[in-house]
Amino acid sequence: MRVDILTIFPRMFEGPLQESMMGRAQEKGILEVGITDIRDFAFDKHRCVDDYPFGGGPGMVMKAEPIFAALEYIRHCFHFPDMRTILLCPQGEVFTQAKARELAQLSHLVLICGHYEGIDERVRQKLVTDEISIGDYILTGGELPAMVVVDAVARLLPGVLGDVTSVNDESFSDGLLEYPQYTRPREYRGSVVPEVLLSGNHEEIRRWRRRESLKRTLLRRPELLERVRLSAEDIRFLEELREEK
Ligand code: 9D3
Repeated sequence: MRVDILTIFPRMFEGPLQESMMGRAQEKGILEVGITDIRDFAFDKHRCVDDYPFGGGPGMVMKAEPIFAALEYIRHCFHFPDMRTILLCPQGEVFTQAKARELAQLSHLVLICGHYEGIDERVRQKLVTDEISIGDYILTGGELPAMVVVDAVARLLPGVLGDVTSVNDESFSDGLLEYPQYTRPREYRGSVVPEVLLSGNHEEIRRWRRRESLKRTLLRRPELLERVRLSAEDIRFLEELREEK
């Protein structure tokens, strides 16, 4: 997969993308990331990337021309069969694991990082295929959201994670929050590892973990339970928990 990121703060991407999983994905040639400075495509005297809003009002609006020029240059350089142009903006659809899975099927993503009070609407009309927000809180721009999207998508690309099973077993794939984990020592500052985990009884361990996952999900994210396929045992356990409260 190729990902191009259009930004007015290219240096924000210098650290995060080279580290960890995204770094390894690029080394392995599974992921290719290009950072484009939108200012390089502003050809006026002062290389302006924003301007005052027509109709007045506070703040600045990102100009259309440099973004069109940058995207046209990217299209000229790369001819992948399926490209999506994604605007990171507060008005976008909230990013989910399902969206990450959808994007991981594609061969070319172009991410445009929003800023200021907004972006010239003609960018949305003519260039953008998807608009994504990463949640209901206010950031200063779309750069961190773009990195979030690349991270979530990259780890789904075949070969990025060492072990294929680890993609499936986690929270949000089977739909429950993860159970508590422990490693050595058995006792730490007066707090002990649950006996069942030391028992070697794999069926008992599986049941304990499943119950802990259900308990955590019920307490912290009950809305997630509506989308999970529950076994008869799960339902029995949830009833027990609801009675306890
Ligand atoms: C004037 C009203 N604001 C919109 C709610 C303006 C505004 C606030 C913050 C415009 C841009 C921004 C910068 N944020 C992003 O570009 C952004 C974002 C976010 O703030 N939260 C969650 N996801 C995202 S994706 C891009």
